[in-house]
Amino acid sequence: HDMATGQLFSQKTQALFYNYKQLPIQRMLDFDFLCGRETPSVAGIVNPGSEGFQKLFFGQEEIAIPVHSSIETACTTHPTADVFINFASFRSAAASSMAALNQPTIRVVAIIAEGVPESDTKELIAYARANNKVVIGPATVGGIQAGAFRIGDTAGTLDNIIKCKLYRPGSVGFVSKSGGMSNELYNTIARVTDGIYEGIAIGGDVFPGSTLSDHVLRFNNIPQVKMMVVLGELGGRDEYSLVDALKEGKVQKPVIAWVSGTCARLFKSEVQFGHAGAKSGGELESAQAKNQALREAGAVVPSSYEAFENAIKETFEKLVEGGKIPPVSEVKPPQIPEDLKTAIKSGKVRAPTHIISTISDDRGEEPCYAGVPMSTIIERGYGVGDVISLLWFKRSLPRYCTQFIEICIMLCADHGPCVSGAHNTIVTARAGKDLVSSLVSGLLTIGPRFGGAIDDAARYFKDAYDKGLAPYEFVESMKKKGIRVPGIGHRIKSRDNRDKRVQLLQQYAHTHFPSVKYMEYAVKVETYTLSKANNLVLNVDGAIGSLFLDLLAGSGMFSKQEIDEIVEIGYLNGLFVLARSVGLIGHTFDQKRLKQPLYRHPWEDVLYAK
Ligand code: Q5B
Repeated sequence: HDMATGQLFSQKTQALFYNYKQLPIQRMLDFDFLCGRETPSVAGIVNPGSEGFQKLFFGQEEIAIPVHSSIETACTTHPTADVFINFASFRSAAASSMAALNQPTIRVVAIIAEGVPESDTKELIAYARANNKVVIGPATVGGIQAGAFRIGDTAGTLDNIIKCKLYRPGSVGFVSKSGGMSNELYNTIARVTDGIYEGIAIGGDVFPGSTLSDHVLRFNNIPQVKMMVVLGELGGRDEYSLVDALKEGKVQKPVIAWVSGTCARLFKSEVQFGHAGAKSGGELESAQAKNQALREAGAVVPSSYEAFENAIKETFEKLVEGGKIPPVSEVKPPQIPEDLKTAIKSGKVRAPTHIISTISDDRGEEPCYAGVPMSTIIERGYGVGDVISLLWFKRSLPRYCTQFIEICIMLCADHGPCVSGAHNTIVTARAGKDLVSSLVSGLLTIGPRFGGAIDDAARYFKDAYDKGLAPYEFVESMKKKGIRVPGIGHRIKSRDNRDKRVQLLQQYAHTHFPSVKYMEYAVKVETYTLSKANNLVLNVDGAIGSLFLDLLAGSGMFSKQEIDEIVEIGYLNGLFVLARSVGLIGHTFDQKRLKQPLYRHPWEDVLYAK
């Protein structure tokens, strides 16, 4: 890893990747697989503030790559990973790059971000040079050693990599300022030579971490590199250090060079191209002047970019003829498994789904409830009752039905702090638990005795009514079976202290429902049970259960089969669960607001029996 000795990477090189970016990391691993690497080229990920593992593919296998919250930990954990690929934004790229350069294990730092302050880059360059480390970038896509190691997105798609034969080494060392143009040149070089040995994009900033000549001199020392292709651009004087190196005879291998931006002369004023460094400055910085200087120093410089390919071709062929380049051994790269998503999209494969859902869809421009878009729900002034009818019953019910649903929700929202659900919620909130824990501890008490008798009430009343059982026959048959009639009986309500909620529901139904036959049957049952005991009133569960049967049967919106299914599955306890959640949430807030301490039940209130 010495700039002087040349080779930066090998098939064993491993990197630390700064900032979790799934796509470029996966691209590196796909390249590894293509090259037949035994170990993944990414040893670890540094993602400030988080730790753990990220799952990625290595061929067809999934692997877990460790994630570290700091550069230091990542370096100590992976001491053999000596390349640091920095995907930080321009705001933090310099600091994290310096932190990486400070690590004894890190030799090469690639900085992808554009817009890193030049003064920061200069500090990085000075530190790297003093410590014999290499900086590639900033503002670069990175680089690639064919068949060995790829930085991030270098060379683009896998298709391009395969077309450019970058999965096995060739004989050309390539260095470019532009990352985008390097993709173009990988293609060109693959067409007319045996391919790339190593390609580096130094980045388009005015002060690149390593220069064109740094890499050319390095390539000069790599025995496998037989010729070098250099793509410079107008602006800056970087190319002149290469001119000097050529003149001083430091480069023994053929260099084919082109400096792009010759068109700048066509503009009357100074032109700034895409890169920070690519602006037409003085004459010396023009593409023409730099091309001429390179030509005079001994590089092969074509007359135009169009002639670049032919110049590369001729140089390569001469080397082959002179016996300097042995034929490359061709290998067939393995097939990279396609991602399921991509394959499905292209219609190549089909896969069974794991979930079926029919009530809502969030994929379009706006979410839909049972096919009704949110905007329609708002425009039409729908209420909670309409939303419930869409999501539970998958249809829009008439307003009198949705209003009945809303009345159920409002009337059952709370029944004071002493009922089972509220008590549990209060105790839980006072034990310091969070909202959801306090809420569910209350909800868990809803069942056959408390609030959860609506479905059973509907089931038994429907069965008895449909069979034509007289109320006394029904109650007595239940007694024989040892089952309490669901929907009948209350702890505090009685003949002389009727439940107002039941009365309100009955009044509403009498006014709006076409038929209340099930509710009238339930009232007859109540008359009979009241003859047995004062508290055996039709309770709120029984009222809702019987009235919902009337809604289902009388609205004309449900088939007989659908009604049976609703009763069998048991939708109606959902009304109590939903409603009471409102109250239980209120009780949680109330206890927190009152800063109530841990609840302990008093000894005096417990019978300690033997
Ligand atoms: N007996 C509700 O019982 C309660 C009988 C019965 C025949 C019956 C009881 C019951 C069915 C379930 C039901 C919903 C447990 C209630 C609600 C929400 C709430 C709550 C709130 C809110 C009350 C005394 C004698 C015994 C029993 C007999 C009782 N119920 N016989 N059918 N249904 N009902 N739940 O008062 O001969 O002495 O042995 O299970 O519909 O939860 O506000 O509190 O909004 O939060 O504890 O309104 O009725 O009566 O158990 O001492 O029984 O009556 O067999 O006879 P009690 P017990 P015997 S609404």
